[in-house]
Amino acid sequence: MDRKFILAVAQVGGIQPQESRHDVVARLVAMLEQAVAAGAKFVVFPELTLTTFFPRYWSDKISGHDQYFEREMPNEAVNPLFKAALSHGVGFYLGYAELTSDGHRYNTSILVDSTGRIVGKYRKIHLPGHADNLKELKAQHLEKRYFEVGDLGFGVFDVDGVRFGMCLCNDRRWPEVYRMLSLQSADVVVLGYNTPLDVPGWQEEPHMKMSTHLLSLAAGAYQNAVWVAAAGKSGTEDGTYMVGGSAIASPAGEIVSKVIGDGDEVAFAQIDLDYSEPFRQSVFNFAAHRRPEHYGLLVERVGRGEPLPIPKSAGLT
Ligand code: ING
Repeated sequence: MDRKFILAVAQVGGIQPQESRHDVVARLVAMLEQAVAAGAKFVVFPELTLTTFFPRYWSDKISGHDQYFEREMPNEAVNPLFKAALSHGVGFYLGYAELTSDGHRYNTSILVDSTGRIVGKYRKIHLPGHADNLKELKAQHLEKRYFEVGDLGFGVFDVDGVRFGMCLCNDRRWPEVYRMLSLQSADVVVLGYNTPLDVPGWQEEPHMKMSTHLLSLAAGAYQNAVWVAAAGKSGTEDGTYMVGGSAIASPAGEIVSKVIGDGDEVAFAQIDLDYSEPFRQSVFNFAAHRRPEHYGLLVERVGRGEPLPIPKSAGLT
């Protein structure tokens, strides 16, 4: 890919529990074709894109939702997407539930390059929600029950000559994620998400669900001088509403493209990799300005704790 290329985010409206992977993949292919028609060279699809967001349902057995997991990738149901992308020479990001041959379950995303090769894989590290059965709720958020914490770390991968970092949904709210990727020289961070309006134990005004989503993208992009592109699974799934807001943020921290609805919809932006350079040479010149010797707490402490002692040289009594 050139230093300038068009990137698309393909937002996927609700996927109902009874919808087949074939039906869903046909929707993804239709959006990929739209993206290609607009000149896109890379398309971002959402998190857990192939099925309904099954972590809203309790199952007495962890394996109770294995029908929503993929045992290999690609596979017969997803092949039409790989084939369409290959025929147009475009790459894509795809989120899905992964069941490994040795029985591990992950919330996973992959990067596929323009030759159809899977060149990157990520397994979600920030698993939100809960693991216990909150049966009084209409919709639960059981990612901590069905998925293990990812074991691949935060990786950056070469996709047709461009360095892509990946993350998934709740990861986008944690500044550490973008920093881990930008310290590895990611140019573009791509992610998929499913953000229900009602999440157990996390109530805020409805409009703030959209605001904090867009704020997270813009902040991550600005503070790390990277482009950030996010594609959501949105709209109503089995009576539960998930916000849309698929968007692309520039290294200046601006949302430069956003969908307008909560259904299947593609949004585009021209990514200019050189646009990051002025930020990287000045305000966010990591090598010149960062002081890791003062950041120890970031990796030593998990939760909120006591203030650190101030050195005597401060002269405080
Ligand atoms: N988390 C969603 C997100 O947008 C969420 C919603 C937030 C669920 C916090 C639970 C707790 O962050 C996902 N799906 O990762």
